[in-house]
Amino acid sequence: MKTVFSPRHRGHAEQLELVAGAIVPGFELTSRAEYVAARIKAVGLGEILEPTEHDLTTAARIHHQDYLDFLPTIWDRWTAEGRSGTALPFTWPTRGLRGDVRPEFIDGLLGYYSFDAGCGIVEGSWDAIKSSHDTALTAAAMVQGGARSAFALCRPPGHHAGAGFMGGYCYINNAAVAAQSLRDGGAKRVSILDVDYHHGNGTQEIFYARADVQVINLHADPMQEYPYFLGHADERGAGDGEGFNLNYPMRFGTAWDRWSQSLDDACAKLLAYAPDVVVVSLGVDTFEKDPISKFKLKTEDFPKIGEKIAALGLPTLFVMEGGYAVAEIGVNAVSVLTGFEGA
Ligand code: 6XA
Ligand code: ZN
Repeated sequence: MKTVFSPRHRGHAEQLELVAGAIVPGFELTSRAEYVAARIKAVGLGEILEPTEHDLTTAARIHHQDYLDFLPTIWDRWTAEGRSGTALPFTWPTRGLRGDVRPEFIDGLLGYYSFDAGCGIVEGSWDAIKSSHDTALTAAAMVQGGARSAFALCRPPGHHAGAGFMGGYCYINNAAVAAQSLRDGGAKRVSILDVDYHHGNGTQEIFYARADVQVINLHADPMQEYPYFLGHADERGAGDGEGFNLNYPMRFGTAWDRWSQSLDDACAKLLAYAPDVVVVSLGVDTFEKDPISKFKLKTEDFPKIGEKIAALGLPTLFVMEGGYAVAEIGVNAVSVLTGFEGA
């Protein structure tokens, strides 16, 4: 399996985030992607290629144009106010406030275009975000061109980013852009299977009213876990999309037995949908030692995820999402891919 990976992710570094009452160094470290790349080389998974440049035309089919226009301007707007460090929002348009009127000042704009303080922007962030987007599109083109599979080693990740907002370390929804490009390239139906520990609220929102992209999420119950405000089992899609969104919320402490039952059920639903291609939002923060998560998957479980996905017998694009146990992220993520290849 070929991997697409850009060194430009490294510019998105040392950003701060708000966690448990403190502004702290972000968990979404540059080293995450480097460990995954190193493991790919160590096991000889296949060639690692840099992405080719893509414009934002496909992204604009799933994101709002004003949001895409805003993202590259954040750092300049921030420094124009004499600021340095990390650009972060601190006010959001929640219930009872005007979410329909866009403020002019940078602090208001950051709140308008986000749902949390997990998406810091530093000088090199936009270049990294753009390269992550390019990575997803380059890998999607490989699958569209006939490859059985490809791995988009995206950083920053994407699945929390909605049509018009960032959140949870995510800015552009890489998996959603990839799915849209596969549709535009001729796939009639695309399934997105999100196995990250957190609910992919952005992906769900983007495709919620569409029948051409099935979205399946396996994740921690939003009653207990971030992103808290989406990801319940009764969210099944709307309008034309009714029945094409599937959520499998699971409680803290979930281990392989229960988690894999959800995956088996999800795979059956996916096969019934009969997509032309599968996009896997690959997070490995389900790992028992993940510092921000509360599931109990073990290293030996990750190849089994890959085997079950391979058993679908469909062209598959893997897109990197979360995973914060940095020492083990390479082994766990690449085990899914080698499990897929060996099956
Ligand atoms: C709250 C936790 C962000 C979760 C990011 C993630 N700061 N999403 O891994 O999949
Ligand atoms: Zn996650």
